[in-house]
Amino acid sequence: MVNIDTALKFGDALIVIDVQNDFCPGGALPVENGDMVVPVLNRWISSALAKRVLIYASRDWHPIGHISFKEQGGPWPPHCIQDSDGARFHPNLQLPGSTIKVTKGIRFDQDQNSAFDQTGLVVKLRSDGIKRLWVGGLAEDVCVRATVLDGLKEGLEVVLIGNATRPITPEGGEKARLEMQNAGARCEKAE
Ligand code: VGL
Ligand code: ZN
Repeated sequence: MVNIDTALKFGDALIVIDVQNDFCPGGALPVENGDMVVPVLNRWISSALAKRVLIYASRDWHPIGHISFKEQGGPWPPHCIQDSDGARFHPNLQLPGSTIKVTKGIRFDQDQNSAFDQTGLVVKLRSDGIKRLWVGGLAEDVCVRATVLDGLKEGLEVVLIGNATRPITPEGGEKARLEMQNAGARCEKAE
C-alpha cells in the first residue's frame, strides 16, 4: 500500500494505458469493470498535476480492417477504430491538456500491444528525465502487461497500480501479474 499523495516523486511519470470506450462496458472489446479504473486514475492524475509529474496516455488506434481483427484472422473483434467513439478516452477520465499521448496499433502489418513498440516512447521518456513509471489502465493481460515488461527491459523502474487495472480474463490477469512481478515490476495499491 502506498499513499497516493506522497508516492509520486521527481523523475517519475504516470502512464495511463488505453482507457478507451471500446475497452469499457458497452464497448466493442469490453473488459469487465474496465470503467472502474477511471476514478482511481483520476486521483493519480490530480496528484501528478500537483507534483508536476508528467502524464502520458496511450491509445489503441486501429485502421479499418486491422490485422488484429477476427475478420483478418486476428484474435480480436474490431475495436478502437481511428476517430470512432469507441476509440475515444473514457469521458470521465480527467486527462489534462498537457497529457503526452502515445498512439499505437496504427501499423497495417502488425499489432502493437506495448506503448513502447515502435512509438519512440523510450526516447521521449529519456529526454524527459523519467526513471520510474507508474502504470495503470487496460487491459492488464494485454497492453498493460506488454508495456510494463518493455519498460523493465528498457531499464526503467516500473510500478503497476494494482487497483487501477483490469484484465480481459481473470486467469490471464493472474498470469500477467505474476509475469510482471517476476520480471521486476512492483505492484502497489494506493489509497
Ligand atoms: C488491447 C486487445 C486488443 C489492450 C488492445 O489495450 O489491452 N487489448 N487491443
Ligand atoms: Zn487493439
